[in-house]
Amino acid sequence: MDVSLIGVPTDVGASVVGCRLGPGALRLAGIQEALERFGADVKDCGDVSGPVNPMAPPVDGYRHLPEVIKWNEALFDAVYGEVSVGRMPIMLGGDHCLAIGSVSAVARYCREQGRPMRLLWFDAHADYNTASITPSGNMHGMPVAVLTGHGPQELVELSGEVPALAPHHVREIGLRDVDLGEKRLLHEQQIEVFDMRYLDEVGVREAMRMALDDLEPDTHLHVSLDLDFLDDTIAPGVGTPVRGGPTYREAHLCMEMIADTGRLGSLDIVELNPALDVKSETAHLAVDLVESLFGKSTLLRVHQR
Ligand code: HAR
Ligand code: MN
Ligand code: MN
Ligand code: MN
Repeated sequence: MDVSLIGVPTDVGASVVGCRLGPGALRLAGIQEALERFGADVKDCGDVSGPVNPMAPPVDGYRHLPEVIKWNEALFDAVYGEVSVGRMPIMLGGDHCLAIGSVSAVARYCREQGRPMRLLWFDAHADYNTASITPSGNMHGMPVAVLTGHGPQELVELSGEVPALAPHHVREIGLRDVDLGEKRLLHEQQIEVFDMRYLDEVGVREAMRMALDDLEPDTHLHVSLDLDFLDDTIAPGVGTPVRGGPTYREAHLCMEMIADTGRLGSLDIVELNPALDVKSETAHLAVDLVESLFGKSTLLRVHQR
């Protein structure tokens, strides 16, 4: 497995600043060494660069739209360059608006290869706002809407086709803080949502089995892991923590089941805010989860069922 780490030190899409420090914290927590322990050949591409955070109010429903566009154009190029030579890009974020660039690049690559793609979005939030329904203007609350065709033209068209991804290729997991306008739009677009209530009712195992059903042999899985997906008691280092998320083991089970498919193709690790973290606990948890994604639990049991 050839992996490329791509740092994306931005918080132009976030409500709280600080996740621009995320890439350094993930490196310090040993992400490269962890991947190497699981047999990956790791190349650290360093950080993508982009404009500073102007800390400005929203304009026409968007905060920092020109800056969000610049960061995502730069990231698109970086990610496309790595996937198209057969490497697995891992984005070290950075706020979640960066998934517009990463997923658009992967979508373009998959389209060119004729390969199906599925986006697994782990998050407390739906990130399905648009300019007209956003309560904040913060663009980290919009990437899934943009990727499925709703948003500013420059971003919606980034992959070269609109939408970058059809709604039925998206699964959202762990949601528990969704705005009213987002709920309506998610419904209308028929996005498959496995919210916390659903996880409580059917269990994480069954929900993940459904999120991973009907994969083709060559499906490319893109995992977009917003660390606020995790319960706030185990992941304090995020800008918008929400109570009632998955436990440590539930989150690992999600990653382990993805590892079992053997189809992980790319990964975003986003919303880590080192300024709010406690003794790098959240950064280390992110690295632990990556270990599970790369098969830490496989071949451990003698008696497999
Ligand atoms: N839904 C809210 C908004 O759009 C909050 C979104 C917040 N944050 C994230 N995204 N961390 O996952 O403003
Ligand atoms: Mn979130
Ligand atoms: Mn399709
Ligand atoms: Mn998010």
